[in-house]
Amino acid sequence: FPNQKNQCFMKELTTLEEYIIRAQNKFPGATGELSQLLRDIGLAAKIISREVNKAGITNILGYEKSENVHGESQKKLDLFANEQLISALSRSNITCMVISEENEGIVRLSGESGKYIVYMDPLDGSSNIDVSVSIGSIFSIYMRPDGDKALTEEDALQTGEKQVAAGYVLYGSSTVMGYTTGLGVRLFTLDPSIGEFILSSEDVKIPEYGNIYSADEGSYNFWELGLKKYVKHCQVIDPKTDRPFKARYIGCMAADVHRTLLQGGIFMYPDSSKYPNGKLRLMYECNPLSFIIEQAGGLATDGKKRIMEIKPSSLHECTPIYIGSRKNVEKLKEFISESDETPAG
Ligand code: P6P
Repeated sequence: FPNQKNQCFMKELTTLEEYIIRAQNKFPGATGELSQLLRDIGLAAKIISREVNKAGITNILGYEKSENVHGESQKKLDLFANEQLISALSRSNITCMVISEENEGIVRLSGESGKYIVYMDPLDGSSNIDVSVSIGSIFSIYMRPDGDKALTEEDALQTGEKQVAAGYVLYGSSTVMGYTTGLGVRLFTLDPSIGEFILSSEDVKIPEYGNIYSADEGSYNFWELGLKKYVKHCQVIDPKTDRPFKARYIGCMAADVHRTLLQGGIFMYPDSSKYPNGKLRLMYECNPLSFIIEQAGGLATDGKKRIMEIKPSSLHECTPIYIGSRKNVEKLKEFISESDETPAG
């Protein structure tokens, strides 16, 4: 029959919605609220993807007059993505508040009655928008600690270990959504022809060792000695250890970490004399992507301790981050600790 091939094809497809429902059905006590939250994020991602993929045509490129909490100019697509995600999360009484890179304070939702808190970087890597290079959305989900008392900012200051779910959407050569609820990492690829995210990888594992290092080497002269030595170590000619490594840097953390997840290696955004506490944000860039990488068998550290053990003192604080394959991160930590022990002078 002419459409028999399609029928087989349809049988093999698992959509994001189907997958989330099947996963929820494995937990009889599940209320379905987290499932609905993930579906709402998926819906916003489809809308953002549509705008990203035609940004060159509509006047969605370019800068607004405003700045975000870090003093960075806000691009129109940043604000569009922020509005779409907040709107999607407002559809049901599941999320009580959102903390976004684009908003200085907490954004209270739906009468503050929801049981989840959502952190997000609605459009990560904005500097890439105008040159059609990959950008992403990153999200991190926590339980509201105490549903009875009035909601405060303090309720959102939880360590990354308390995340109930986290993930990202990568708007690249294809639009990919990855998430974890603590039971491994799932990847879905958007098929724009049917408007569905289709399951592409059910339990992603990061290679134990990779030959790619990723950092903004333009800042080399701002780095501490241990990191400089590590990068020189990556460049040594030694075929036995697959060196010299390749250097890859996209300037969008979601994209660089997604490549690291699939191909292995290490992504680094260190503290430096230019960024004494690092540049990347703990709660809505580093923690969610650390949850993903740890669930895939990798490591994520600030050079001394696990990213997900850092107790946040403010919503938008930054941290150094070294994240990726276990062996690569362990080697980096050796170089960092050696240089810490080496007496100055
Ligand atoms: P730089 C994007 O602005 C971002 O927050 C991350 O996505 C990315 O890894 C980093 O900053 C890029 O920073 O200093 O290299 O432009």
